[in-house]
Amino acid sequence: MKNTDVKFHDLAPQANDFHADVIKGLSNQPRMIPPKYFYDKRGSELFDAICEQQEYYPTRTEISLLQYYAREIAERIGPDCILVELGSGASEKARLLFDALKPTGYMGIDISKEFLLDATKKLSRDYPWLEVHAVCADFSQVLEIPKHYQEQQHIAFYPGSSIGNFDPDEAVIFMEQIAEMVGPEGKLLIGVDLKKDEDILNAAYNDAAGITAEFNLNLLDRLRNELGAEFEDGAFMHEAFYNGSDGRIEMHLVSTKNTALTIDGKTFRFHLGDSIHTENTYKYSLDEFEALARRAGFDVEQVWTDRKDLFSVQLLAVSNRP
Ligand code: AVI
Repeated sequence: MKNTDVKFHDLAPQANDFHADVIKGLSNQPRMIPPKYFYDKRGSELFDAICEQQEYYPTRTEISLLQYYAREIAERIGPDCILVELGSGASEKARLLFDALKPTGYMGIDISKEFLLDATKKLSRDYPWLEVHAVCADFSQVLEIPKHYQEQQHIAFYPGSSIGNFDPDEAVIFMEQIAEMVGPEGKLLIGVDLKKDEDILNAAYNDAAGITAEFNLNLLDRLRNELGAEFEDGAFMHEAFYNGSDGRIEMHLVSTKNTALTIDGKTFRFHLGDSIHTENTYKYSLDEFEALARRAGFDVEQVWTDRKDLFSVQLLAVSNRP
């Protein structure tokens, strides 16, 4: 492979069926639309804007941790690894590690082909010594690391605390797949958001500028623009709150009146205050996440946290327990 080439692997992930998922989600009780549908072009822009909000601490805290501890993380991992980033997007967080970690290869895995190719080409231009692979796939696909990297240690990288968007049982299944992918000597470097004062959590998902509200409400624009849904303007509002008993932030679109939403002649009726549940974001204590990791076959090797214990970056090793 020439140093500035990107090796592209297209696993041709199946396109989402937005229409079917919405009809199904609105037909069930409680009503729910999967959070993956937040991320059209506008939704992705709004998410980037959320990350800039003063109240939304996770992104900047994780970036600071990766910057500050890059050398320590690199020492822990050791030389000559293959870094495999899940949901690599713009690969911005991986860049924070490259100078210290000096991996032999980087594999960015993302479902969005154009974005992935663009980001990985830029990477290979900026880091000419790095072998860059782009894998277009979704997480449900079995991912194999190219055979010629057998000698190298495999490190999965899953920043962003997106593990919190899975229910705990789903998170375990997902992490089991990662353990399988990296193999018995492999590791997972993961960003995990921590339990904390509820006011901080509630503020992070109810920013004063209303960006998170816009992000949530953008889902309704998608329903209208892409599925021809009909409903009154202002019929739903953003709601986000910390559910202490389940240890998660919940996001909902809540009806502001008795109203209806119609798609393809199918009418869904809402009473004032009824909700469409759009996202869960689980928050973990360090002990809770350690227990979750163990269920998935990982041991916690090291945890890096900020001074206020808002966020953690954790290095997990595939456990060799019988
Ligand atoms: C992508 N994910 C980790 C974000 C979160 O915090 O759960 C998505 C988000 N939803 C509202 N604000 C940010």
